[in-house]
Amino acid sequence: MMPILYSFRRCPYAMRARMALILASKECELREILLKNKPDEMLEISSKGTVPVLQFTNKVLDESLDIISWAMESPAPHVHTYTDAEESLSKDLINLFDIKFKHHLDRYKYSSRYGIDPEDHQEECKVILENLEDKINPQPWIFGKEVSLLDISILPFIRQCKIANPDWFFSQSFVKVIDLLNYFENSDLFIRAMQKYELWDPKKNNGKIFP
Ligand SMILES: N[C@@H](CCC(=O)N[C@@H](CS)C(=O)NCC(=O)O)C(=O)O
Repeated sequence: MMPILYSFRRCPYAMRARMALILASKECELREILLKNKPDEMLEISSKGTVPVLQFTNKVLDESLDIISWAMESPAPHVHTYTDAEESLSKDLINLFDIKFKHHLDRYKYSSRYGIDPEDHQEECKVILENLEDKINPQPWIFGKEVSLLDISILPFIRQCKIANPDWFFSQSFVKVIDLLNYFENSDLFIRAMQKYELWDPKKNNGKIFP
């Protein structure tokens, strides 16, 4: 049986999982869901109720980084192979973006929901992006000609930061990050990952073969 991917198009975690599946040419049945109406079929296999979820006959992966690791178990063509130093930098940066950047990004984007002032959190996002700017030299991806796991893991979150206030984002000094994001958003990989699918309806059994 083909693995089943529960996914939500706009979720940055689901985006990176979809990109890994595209890069590794791992076929699955994509079931597009809404976070406000999660299907029982998904909650039965992963009670925490987050996407992405990848279901196999004998196991379930419900962390995007685990899905990426599974997809990349055997080297995929056109994906950058890390040196040890790059791998360590990549791990540190993915961790930084998943924890600290995401924390401030949520508070920046949804300040009214949190009842707080967005400015401090916008500033914290800016500091992290300036730090990233100092560490990278994209040509055009972070580690050179080929996309890396770091690119696909952090760029969906940087994109959300742009979307929160494009005028502010584009007027910042982290120009390499801005160019990298532009390149990413126009890449075939991202465009394929963002293809629209109709909602999965268990009654119609209308999951779609992905990628
Ligand atoms: N650590 C998880 C986080 C996944 C996550 O938080 N996804 C969000 C959507 S972007 C979600 O499903 N939230 C549940 C909800 O909003 O009900 C992963 O990497 O897969």
